[in-house]
Amino acid sequence: PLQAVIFDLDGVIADTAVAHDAAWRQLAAEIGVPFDDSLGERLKGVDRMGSLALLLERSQHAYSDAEKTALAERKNTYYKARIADMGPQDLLPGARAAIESARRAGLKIGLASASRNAPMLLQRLGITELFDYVVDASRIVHSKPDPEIFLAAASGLGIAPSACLGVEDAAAGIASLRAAGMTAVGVGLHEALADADVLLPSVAAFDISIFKTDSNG
Ligand code: B16
Ligand code: MG
Repeated sequence: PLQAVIFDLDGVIADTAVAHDAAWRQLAAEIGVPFDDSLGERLKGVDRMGSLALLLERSQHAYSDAEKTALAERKNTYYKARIADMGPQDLLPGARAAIESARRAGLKIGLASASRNAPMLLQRLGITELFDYVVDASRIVHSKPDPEIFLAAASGLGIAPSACLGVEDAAAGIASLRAAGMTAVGVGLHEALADADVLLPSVAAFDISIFKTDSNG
C-alpha cells in the first residue's frame, strides 16, 4: 500500500518554474542563444549545470568550464532576484491542502527538488515543517530523468520506492519517477507529461483518497 508522497517543488508547490524560465531566457538573450518554448519545457526539472548544457547546445561559442560556472551563477542571480519577494502567497492554489491531506492520511511527505534553492523557498513559503524529509540537491549526482533524486527521498523517508507516489510538473520528473518504480502523478495537462500514471490539471485537483483506495502494492 501507499506509504509516502514525494513532491517536486518548482511548478508543483510554487509557481517558480516561471521564474526559472525567465532567468534562463534572460541569460540566453544576453549570450545570443535562441530560446523557444520547447527548450523551456526541456529545461524543467533539470539541474542548473544540466540546464546550462542544454542551452549551450544551441550556442556557436565554446565556453570553458570557468565560463560555464560563471554563466550558471549569473542565471542563479537572476532567479534569486525574481523570487526575492516570495512568501506564502506564492504557494500554488491547493498545494498546502494537497500536502496536508496526505499527512492526515498518515503518509510520510518528502521533497525531491533539483533546486539548491529549495530549502530557502520552503522557508519563505512557510511549509518546511510539513516535510518529513527534504533531499539535499547538492548531493545528487545524476539529475532527473535519472531516478536518483526520488530514490534518495524514499531512502531518507525509510519507505520502499514501490510504496511511494511522486507529484511532478516536468517530463524529466515523470521519467525519473517511472525509473524509480514509483506511481507518477503529473500536474498540468501538458503533452510532455503523457507518460504519467495519472494526469491532473493542477495540484489543486490532488486528492489523496483516490490513491489510497487504488490497487497499490
Ligand atoms: P537551482 P524542481 C528544478 O526544480 C527546476 O525545475 C529547474 O528549472 C532548475 O534548473 C533546477 O530545479 C535547479 O534549480 O538552479 O535553483 O539549483 O522542479 O526539481 O523542483
Ligand atoms: Mg518541477
